[in-house]
Parts: sequence; C-alpha cells; structure tokens
Amino acid sequence: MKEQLENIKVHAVQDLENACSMQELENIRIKYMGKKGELTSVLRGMGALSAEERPIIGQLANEIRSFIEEKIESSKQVILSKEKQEKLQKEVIDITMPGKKHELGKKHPLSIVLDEIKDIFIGMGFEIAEGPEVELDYYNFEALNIPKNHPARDTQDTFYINDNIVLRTQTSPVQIRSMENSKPPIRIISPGRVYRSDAVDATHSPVFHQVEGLVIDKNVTMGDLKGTLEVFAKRLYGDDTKVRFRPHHFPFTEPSAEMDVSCFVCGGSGCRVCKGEGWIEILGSGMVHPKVLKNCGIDPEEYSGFAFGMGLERIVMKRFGIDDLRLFFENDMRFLKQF
Ligand code: 2NM
Repeated sequence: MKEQLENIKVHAVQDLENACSMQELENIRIKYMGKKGELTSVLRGMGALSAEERPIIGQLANEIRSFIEEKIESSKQVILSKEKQEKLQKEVIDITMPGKKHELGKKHPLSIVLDEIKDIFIGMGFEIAEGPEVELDYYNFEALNIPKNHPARDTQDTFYINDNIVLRTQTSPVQIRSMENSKPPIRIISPGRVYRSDAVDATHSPVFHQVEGLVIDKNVTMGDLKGTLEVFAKRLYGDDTKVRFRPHHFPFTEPSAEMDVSCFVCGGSGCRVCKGEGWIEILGSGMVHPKVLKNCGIDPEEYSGFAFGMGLERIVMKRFGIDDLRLFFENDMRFLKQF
C-alpha cells in the first residue's frame, strides 16, 4: 500500500507538470482526490490494515494529500499568472496611434432656409402643421376646388396609388385638415415634401419641398395678406426689400396673386440672378375661395382668410446661387459642406 501511495504521488506530479489550464487542474484534482479519486480509494481501503500499519500508512497518505494539494495550488498560481499575461498581451493598445475622426455634419441648405422661414412665421404667431405625404384624392384636389377635369389631375402630373389615393402634389391638404379639425382663428404654415410626376433635370424633381401658409379669422382681408407677406419678405431678404403683387389664378383662392421681391443681389437694377428683371418671383397667394371654406365646414359669411405657397428649392437656389436642383438630393459632401 505504501508503494501504491508513492506511485500516486509520482503520477500526480507528472500530471501536474503537463497541466496548462484551470480545467486540466480541476480534472487532476478529481482524478486523485475526488470522491472516486485514486487517493480517496486508497484511504478507504485502510480499514483492512493491521493496527500497527494503519497510523504509518495514514500519516503517509495525509502527507501525500497535502503534498498534491500544495502542488495544485502552486500550479494554479502559475497558470493564472500565465493566462493574465496572455490576456494583457492580446489587449495591448498602441496609444500613439492616431484617433478615429468624428466628422461633424452640417445643416442641409434646404434646412438652413426652411428654419429661417419657420422662425419668421413663428415670430408672427403662426404654428407649424404637418400631415401625410400619401394623401386622399379628396384632400389633395377635390376639397381644394380642383375639379375632376383639371390638368393637375392628369396621371402624367400626379403619382396615383389608386383612384382615391395620391402622393400629395402640394401641402394644401394639411391646411384643409386643419380647417376641418380646428376652429378659427387659424394661423399655420405647413412645410413638407411634395411629389410631381416629372422627369429629373436641372429645375425639376419628382420630389421637392413646399411651404404653404394659411390664416383664417373674422375680417381677414387682402390687406392682411399683403402686409404679412411683405413683412415675411423683409425679414427673409432684408429691410430694403420691396414686394409687388401680380394678379394670377388658382382654383383654391379668389382673388389670387403672385408675389415678387426686388432682387436681393442687384437691388432691382438687373443681374444674372433676376435674369435682368430686377424682380424675383417667390410665392403664390390669395384669399381662400368660399367653396374651399365651405368644404371644410367654415362659414364664408362669418370667416375669411388668405393662403400662400412657395417652392423651397427655387428660393434656396436663388439665395445661394445654385444652378442645378439635383445637387440637393445627391448627398455629395463637396456640395453640402459649402453652406
Ligand atoms: C398656393 C397659392 C395660393 C393654398 C390654399 C390653401 C388652402 F388650403 F387654404 F386652400 N392652401 N394653400 C395656396 C394658395 C397655395 O401655392 C402656390
């Protein structure tokens, strides 16, 4: 039995020398000292020994057990420090490497000017209203007094989802919904994306942006329209800016007018930006048609109002001297970084 114990000691030492992970160490501990381990079973067999042999073998077995335990403990320290060393090696960071660059973005030119326009109207007591881009034919056309045979309804000009649903061609449906859902006084602008079935070129895009506005109250007149839009023009283009109104026609307003501003580049003497005219057309406007008010449940005998609409791209192109509308939608950083 003594020989058996010495053998166990020798084998355990050999096993421990080859162990190189914590898992292997644990396997060795179980192999010798677990419930069914080699040392454990020798100790169990001690009952068969004589009274003289028992203390001697017992002492030896205890010594070997302590010996193996100590060996396992010291191997454990070696393996742990080796593993830690390897981990540190793997995670080494070269602090002299250049850092990752975080490029700061910039506002899109359309957003720069739209934010200015919003601020101006908010300053005059307007609220911002939004609505769906996929719109009912009723809100986009019918309620706006655009009859079934109107050229705007041509499938050449409008994206139809089906007979009743279109991609909105203007943001007026937002104003219609506001008139339906709230009682005057109403003062809103509705900026947003609109769609026309146009081929892409330097001045056309099937997706572009509009800002429309609407004021409804008692006793609103053409004078309010002209005064409000003149203040808007002066705030956007400077106090020296002049405005002029030319008669026009829209199905949803009567009377209707287009507004020009004196050229903010040459001041009116004529240049490339205003094409020698001295004036730049920036929006359409008019007194909301009584039929449109009625369609929205507003009594035209009690209330009146004005509305206007402008194309954002054209205004931004004139402002920054951009000659091709496609640049707005190409996300080319060389273009976008300039504003
Ligand atoms: C324009 C020009 C003139 C307009 C009319 C309405 C509504 F809903 F009140 F009838 N919203 N927007 C309007 C009026 C739009 O865009 C050139």
